[in-house]
Amino acid sequence: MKIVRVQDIMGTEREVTGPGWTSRRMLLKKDGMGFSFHETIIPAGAELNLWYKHHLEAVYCVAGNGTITDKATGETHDISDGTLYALDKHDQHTLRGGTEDMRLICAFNPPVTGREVHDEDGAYLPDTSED
Ligand code: 9YT
Repeated sequence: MKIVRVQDIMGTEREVTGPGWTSRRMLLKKDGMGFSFHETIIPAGAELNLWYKHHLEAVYCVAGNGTITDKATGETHDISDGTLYALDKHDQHTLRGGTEDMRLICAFNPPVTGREVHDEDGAYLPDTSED
């Protein structure tokens, strides 16, 4: 059994920041669960264009607010405490922070391996490492 406390991850290599996001990667590929598990903070007013071409992702909001726009349909959905979105089609999307910082709990399949940051398309590269 593993016990992971977010306060022990802050300031370590498992806390990764990019423009408009900070993420605490609580479980990575090397933790052997078959998915990675993250707490991600999207600051109020941030805007991110994301496209996880090589991963599926589920995201559950537990605090704050914002929106997600599905670029394929142009639809925008409100996000607040209790909302989950699942990118089951590798959906291209725009995530926007609202009036309060959003706190999101995210799971990736396949798992993120470590220090990934988004490329110019908003993707993470595929994992080519050996198991
Ligand atoms: C909201 C979202 O897409 N989070 C993804 C995880 C986070 N950006 C990370 O750990 O890289």
